[in-house]
Amino acid sequence: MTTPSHVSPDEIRDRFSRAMSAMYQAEVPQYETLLELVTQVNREVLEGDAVLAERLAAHDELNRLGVERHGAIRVGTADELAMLRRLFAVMGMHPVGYYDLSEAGVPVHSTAFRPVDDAALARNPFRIFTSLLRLELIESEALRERAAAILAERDIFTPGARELIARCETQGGLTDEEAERFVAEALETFRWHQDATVDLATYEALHAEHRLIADVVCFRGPHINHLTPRTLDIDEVQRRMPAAGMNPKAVIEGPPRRDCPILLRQTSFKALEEPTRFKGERKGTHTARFGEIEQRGVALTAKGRGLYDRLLTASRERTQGLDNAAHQRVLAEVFADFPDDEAALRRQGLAFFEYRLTEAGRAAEGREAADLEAWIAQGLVTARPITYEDFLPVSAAGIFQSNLGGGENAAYAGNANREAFEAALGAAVTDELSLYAERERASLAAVREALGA
Ligand code: OOG
Ligand code: NI
Repeated sequence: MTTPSHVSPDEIRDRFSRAMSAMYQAEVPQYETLLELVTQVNREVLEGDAVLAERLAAHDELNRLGVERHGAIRVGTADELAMLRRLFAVMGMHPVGYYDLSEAGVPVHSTAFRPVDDAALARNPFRIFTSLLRLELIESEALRERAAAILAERDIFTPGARELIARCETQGGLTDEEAERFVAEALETFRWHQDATVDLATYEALHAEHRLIADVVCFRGPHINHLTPRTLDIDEVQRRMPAAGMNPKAVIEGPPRRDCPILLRQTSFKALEEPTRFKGERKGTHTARFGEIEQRGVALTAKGRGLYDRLLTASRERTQGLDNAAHQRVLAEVFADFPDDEAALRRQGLAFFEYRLTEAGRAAEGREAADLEAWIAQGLVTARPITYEDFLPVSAAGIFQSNLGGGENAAYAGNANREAFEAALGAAVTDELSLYAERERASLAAVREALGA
């Protein structure tokens, strides 16, 4: 338990996410431009939509919007992943979800470290999408062994970070001064290093197998490869990106624009060519870092997710090779089969909602039992869509590919292995659907209890 002399994990996460954002701003100047663009568009949306602004404010989402980011890293070994789990736990970030990217031709599987409870999400929902390289999918034994040997040589954590993680675990938290040091030490793990740990020939051999393998294996650490702010209008930001000097990927990933946004829509700008020094004084370049933005909508139930996946698959053939405008038009047509008003999403059990008593509902406490729909119709209870806090493997694959340059390898497909991932992690990943279901259930139970049902 956190004692009064300890800083809360939420506070440490908030400090860390700000420090990470400042570091990335210094490393990637376009990121600052992107933040300004997103802030501007969000301001315009809120000014033009008082209902949305009120709703976000009433549910603690307005405050977090300004600090909300997710980042992504890729690591090479089970030990690295397990240590990251302990590092993120210091900040109240826990592994949620299992994502199999082999399906999309990328030799990794992943989870998202993120806060899980409502208060923590409201404070700062900082998340890190974390991928583990799957060397076992590389066919060449020589290359596999070479990569493993290179990875065995590095330690991606500073001694100070290791010491403070252990201290946090034994004393149950960190003091203010320890938290400051922890943030500085932990940040080192995610920094970009322009010196590769290998010579150019080794880099090229790994790169030829898959660009991502070179990215994970040839550097001193798992550099943060993007940091994504959340926008309230992704179409508008995408439209304005070129004028702000950014080159967006061809299409926005995920569902089309809707009245009731669902899940997650994402787009990114192309990775930078970064000067890199290889061993033996050879100079070259490596594309590691890129920019991304996202718009978040309501979390879907298993039934809603099934429908989403079906429609996305159905649209796949028809959207091939289209530009964004045409792509979005086709998606909108196909997604006409997905109800687009909140009441329908709720009544059909397609999305998760959080129930709350209204002012009138509180005054009516103890009334005779009635059903939920009647309470909502009478204005005693409101149902608010629960924001999706996770990721989408198909979108993630699209982001990976647009930035790795056609790095698809069908030979990797069909290799989901959640047990192996959890064994490497040293813990089970939490099922994301169960978190939303529990939140909905608890809010409904509280409402029923108050209204005496
Ligand atoms: C991760 C890509 C996935 C997202 O937003 O879906 C991701 C990576 O490129 O390492 O960040
Ligand atoms: Ni991302």
